[in-house]
Amino acid sequence: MSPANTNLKETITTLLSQIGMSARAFQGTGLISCSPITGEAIGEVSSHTPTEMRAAIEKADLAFKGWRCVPAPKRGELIRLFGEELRQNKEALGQLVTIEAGKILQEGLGEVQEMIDICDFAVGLSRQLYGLTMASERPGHRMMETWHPLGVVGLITPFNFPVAVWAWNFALAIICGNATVWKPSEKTPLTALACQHLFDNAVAKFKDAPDGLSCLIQGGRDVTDVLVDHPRVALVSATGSTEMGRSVGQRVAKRFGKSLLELGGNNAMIVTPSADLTLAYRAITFSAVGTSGQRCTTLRRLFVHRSMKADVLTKLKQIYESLPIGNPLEEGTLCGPLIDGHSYTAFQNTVHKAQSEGGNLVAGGVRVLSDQYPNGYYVSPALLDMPDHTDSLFTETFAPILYVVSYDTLDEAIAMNNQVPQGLSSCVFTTDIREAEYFLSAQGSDCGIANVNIGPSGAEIGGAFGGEKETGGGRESGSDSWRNYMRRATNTVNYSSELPLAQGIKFDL
Ligand code: UN1
Repeated sequence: MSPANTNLKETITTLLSQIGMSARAFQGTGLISCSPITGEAIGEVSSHTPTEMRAAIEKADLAFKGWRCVPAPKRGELIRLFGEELRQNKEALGQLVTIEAGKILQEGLGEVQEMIDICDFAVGLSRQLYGLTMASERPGHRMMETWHPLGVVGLITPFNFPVAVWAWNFALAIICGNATVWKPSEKTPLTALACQHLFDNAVAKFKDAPDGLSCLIQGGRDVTDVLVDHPRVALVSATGSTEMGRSVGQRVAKRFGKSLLELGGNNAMIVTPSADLTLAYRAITFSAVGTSGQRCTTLRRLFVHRSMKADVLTKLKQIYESLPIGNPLEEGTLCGPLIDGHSYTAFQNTVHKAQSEGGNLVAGGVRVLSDQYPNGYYVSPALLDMPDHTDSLFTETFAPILYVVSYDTLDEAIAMNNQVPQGLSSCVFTTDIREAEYFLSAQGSDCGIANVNIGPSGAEIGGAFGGEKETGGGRESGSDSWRNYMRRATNTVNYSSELPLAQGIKFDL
């Protein structure tokens, strides 16, 4: 065992005990957690069986039957208490995210903040959940819509945002009156346990929440399959690859269940001649290099006006060559490791493919720090000058690879932005209001997120988050995304002493 591993294991024990968990929780068998920082095992949790998944769904279903009767503002109180737990444990949970997912500490803390923010948002929503009233065409009648909880909501979450993506879904599902069954990524079982523990604390303080509102099931494909196919799971919210979503979406649709999909992104930025380049360089670096290119919102394609491309590449080369790459727990590091060796292989293969398509590797693109971390996969983010929007640019590789392509007209840049199968996030850097508004218009970006003078990643929780086309069409987090976790009933009430029929139909007995 290397000293680094010993230290990480010790840190994990300290963090989990700070959160209030016993070491026994991560001394199970079946699912080994490895830190991408060193690549070595830091804990092992018990993995569940398909039978246990079925039992969890039944338990959650029972919990739902009680929870749906609790007034929504009172349900909000439970999430308020959960938010308090998160505030108190932000530092420890943020570090845990860093150790298990490999993102830098600032981003680990940011993820926990995102959880706190969505809890606050959900508490406010719990006093809203508005339905419309409609003008009835019949005298003495009233029409309205009411929103009711769905039942059991299944949550499938990815390694790269092991806590925030869960919280977006979970906080809303709970205030809407549902119970949840959570299947986290196999790569981040410890953070999942910690979240469950903090929620259990909130439940204990709340006192009368039914048992089973949040069931955590850890494991692989076999337990996920049960969750996806079970007729009692009213909604499956899945975040991950397009390949995973294609299968989940089709299977849930087959049983007429609902699905909420947040899948791959292939996000672009357009830099126009009027852009404020100081802002643009910061935004490019944060969104292309941050989280080591492992966000669904990561910047992958950069379209720069032909007149500026050479200068932009020179500046980016300089930035890329001085990036602090290293241990994400250390202050000052901006780029941590990739999640594992498979991810590194994909990175390498994609860089080679892009080169074979005529791409010029301007900076990075290689493994670094392998002496220090033989089992950790650190890479220098790749900056590729591409001759065109070649084949590689149509695919999302979950690693820090930035392709730079030149354009002549804004229409041409927008066409490139839109020509990929994914449709998550996009942005334009410009100080020309016409260009900005055109990019946001119906003729502009076709993505679920379109920004001006802000990179494609790092969205706030208040907006609806998600994208079009192969990104899956789902919207999570803010705005009216809560509606995904509820069913709508249209109610017509006749308070007259007649029974007039709609559309003026005569049907006299
Ligand atoms: C993801 O990568 O799955 O907008 C979610 C962002 C974050 C969420 C990313 N707030 O980059």
